[in-house]
Amino acid sequence: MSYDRVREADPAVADALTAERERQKRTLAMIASENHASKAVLEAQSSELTNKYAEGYPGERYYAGCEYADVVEELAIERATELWGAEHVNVQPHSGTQANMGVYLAMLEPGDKILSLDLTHGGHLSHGHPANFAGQLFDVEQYEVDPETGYLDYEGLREQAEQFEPDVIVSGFSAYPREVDFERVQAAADAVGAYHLADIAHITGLVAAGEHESPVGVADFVTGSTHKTIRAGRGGIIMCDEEYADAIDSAVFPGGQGGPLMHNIAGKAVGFGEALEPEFSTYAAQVVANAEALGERLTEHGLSLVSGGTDTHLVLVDLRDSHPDTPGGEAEEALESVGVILNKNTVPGETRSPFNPSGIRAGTPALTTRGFDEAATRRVADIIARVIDAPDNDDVLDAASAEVDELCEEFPLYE
Ligand code: DSN
Repeated sequence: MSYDRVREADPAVADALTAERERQKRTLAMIASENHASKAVLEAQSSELTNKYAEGYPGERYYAGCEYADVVEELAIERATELWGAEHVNVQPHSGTQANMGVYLAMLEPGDKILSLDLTHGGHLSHGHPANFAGQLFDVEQYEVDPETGYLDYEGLREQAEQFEPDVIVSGFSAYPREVDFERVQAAADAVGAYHLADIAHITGLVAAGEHESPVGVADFVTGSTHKTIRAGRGGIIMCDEEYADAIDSAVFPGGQGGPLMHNIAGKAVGFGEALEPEFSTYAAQVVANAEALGERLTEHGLSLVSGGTDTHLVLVDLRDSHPDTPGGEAEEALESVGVILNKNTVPGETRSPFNPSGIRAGTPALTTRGFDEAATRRVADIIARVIDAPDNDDVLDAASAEVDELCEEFPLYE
């Protein structure tokens, strides 16, 4: 995609867009929630559907001229149904948070109770953090991972549910590296008559490819975002059984949103189509293999991983043991200076602030899209370890930066 017309109309924006493309090409994106969408997805997202209002659902819109919007939304729904197997799919949420909001608005009254994982243990703002609408509208109690193992404590969750008697239990996380046993969360929800919302934002692609157990058919509601491991257009999705279809659809529109972002829904349709191709399964398996290689190599370098490793696309490094004087923010900054882009992250039992916590989170979805295999990922782990060991050493930083350049050339992006 060229930015020629943007440049003619608005050079300042064109400069920023061009610089962002270059930034993505010459750095290694390891923020676990990010990926590189295909050019087809990018093109669909920038289509004329950006001009179209289409409140309502296919065949039942509030405006005229929606015949092609209908085609696109129906394709997105059909493909999502094939990918994840739910009875009902809503592809209109603008984001994963909006998807969660749709479920809460459909099933809860203000003041109802949510039981969800604490943010510092891997949860998400929209699961009930006090700074988020979910924390403000609902009565939220949070569970934690086992402090010794870093794994979810399903027995503890069940006991907490019996005491708190929530209306909904939220599973599915942003910084939990292990496979989630959705059946056991469901058992806890069943024991207290709560709904179970499984937010698979991070692992939508792994679930679609069979690399992670699916909560579809287990949890009452499954939400996700569509641009992370699934690599489609940006936004959210809700899946549920037919019995909840009307409640969910009304909660998304008109409950929480107006006109759907039809250009993004086109990007979702295209990306879901790509994920139905056999190559996507190979990709998803490689994402997990690369994360395992990353974790093993970081461990060989003496870094501590929360839970000791990973089953998914991400690792969470607790720097307190190996580098007590290097907070996550400092590590993030040093790594950014050499072109490795990951994020500082809180860890279970956090002792610092969320602005400069004790950990870093790193994921492999975007590197794998560039073609990285385990050997190349181990080279990145070596770079990360060397930089964290000597964040102020210019020689180390220069050498790391040169190696990132080499990797970016070896695994080009958007050629
Ligand atoms: N911002 C996403 C993440 O990084 O996990 C979640 O919304």
